Amino acid sequence: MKKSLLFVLLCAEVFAISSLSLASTAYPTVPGTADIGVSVADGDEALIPTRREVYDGGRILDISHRYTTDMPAFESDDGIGQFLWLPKSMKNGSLANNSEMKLPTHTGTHVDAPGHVFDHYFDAGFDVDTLDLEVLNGLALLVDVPRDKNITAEVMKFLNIPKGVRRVLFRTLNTDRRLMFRKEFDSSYVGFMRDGAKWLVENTDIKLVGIDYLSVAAYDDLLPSHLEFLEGREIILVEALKLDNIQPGLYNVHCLPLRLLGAEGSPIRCILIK
Ligand SMILES: *[C@@H]1O[C@H](CO)[C@@H](O)[C@H](O)[C@H]1NC(C)=O
Ligand SMILES: *[C@@H]1O[C@H](CO)[C@@H](O)[C@H](O)[C@H]1NC(C)=O
Ligand SMILES: *[C@H]1O[C@H](CO)[C@@H](O)[C@H](O)[C@H]1NC(C)=O
Repeated sequence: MKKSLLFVLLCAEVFAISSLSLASTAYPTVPGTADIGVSVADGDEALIPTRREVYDGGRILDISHRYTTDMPAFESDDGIGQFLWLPKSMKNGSLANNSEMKLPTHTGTHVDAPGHVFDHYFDAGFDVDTLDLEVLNGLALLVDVPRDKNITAEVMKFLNIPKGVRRVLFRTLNTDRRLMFRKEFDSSYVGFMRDGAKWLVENTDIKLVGIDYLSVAAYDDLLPSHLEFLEGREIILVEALKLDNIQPGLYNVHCLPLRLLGAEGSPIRCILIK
C-alpha cells in the first residue's frame, strides 16, 4: 500500500507542476474583498483588517471561499447577489450592529447531505446535522486530476488511490480556470461522470469527496453522479473548495458544517493543517 500511495503522490506532483504557473496568480490578491470595508482612521492609526488564506506561517490553509456578492451561484449569471443586511446598526441608534443573512444552503464552499437528491432520505431527516464529523475531519489526500477529462472510471483507475484513503480532495481544471472567482456560472466545469462516481463507491474506501467547483457531478451527469455518491449515505460531498496554491499530498482536513436541522446542504468552513 505504501508503494502505491507514493505512486499517487508522484503522479499528483507531475500534474501539480503543469498547473503551478496557472495557479500562481491567485495570491496575494484576495479576490472579492474590494467592496468590503474601508480603511477607517482611528485617531492617527488606520484600521485595516487583515484577510488571509494561510495562517501560522503556512501551517494552516484556508480552503473555503469567502462569501461575496459576486461569487458564482449555480446556473446564474449574476452571482449570489446581496446576502447580508444590517437591520440594526449603530449608525441608526442601535447599541450594536446586528446583520442578517439569507443565502441558499448550497452556496460557496458547502456540503451535501443525502436528502439533497433522495426525497425519502430528506423526509426521514438525513440532513446536514446527521453528517459524521469523523468523516469530515481527518487525514486527506489532495490529488491533481488530469486536466483534459471529467472524472470518469478510467480517470479514477488512473489516479490509483490506495485502499485505506478515506478523504480525497480532487483538484481539477476548475482551479486553473479560477471558476469560483468568476461571477458567471460555467456549466463546462469538471466533475464526476456517473461511471467515475460509481467506480469510486465500489472500488475505494473514500468517504469524503471534495472538489473545486459548485458540484462534484459534471453538469452532463448532474443527477446520476449525485445519486451514485449519496445512495449509500456514507459518502459526504464537499463542494466549491478553494485549492489554489497548495502542494498535492497528505493533510489533516477539518470541515465543519452548520447544524441546520432539516437542511440538505450547508455552508461549510474547511481548513487543511500540515
Ligand atoms: C434606520 O432606521 C430607519 C427607521 O427604522 C430605517 O428606515 C432605515 O433604513 C435605517 N437605516 C439604516 C442604515 O439601517
Ligand atoms: C466536462 O464535462 C462538461 C459537461 O458536463 C464539458 O462541458 C466539459 O468540456 C468537460 N471537461 C473536460 C475537461 O472534458
Ligand atoms: C456597524 O455600525 C457602524 C457604525 O454605525 C458602521 O460604520 C458599520 O458599517 C456597521 N457594521 C457593519 C458590518 O456594517
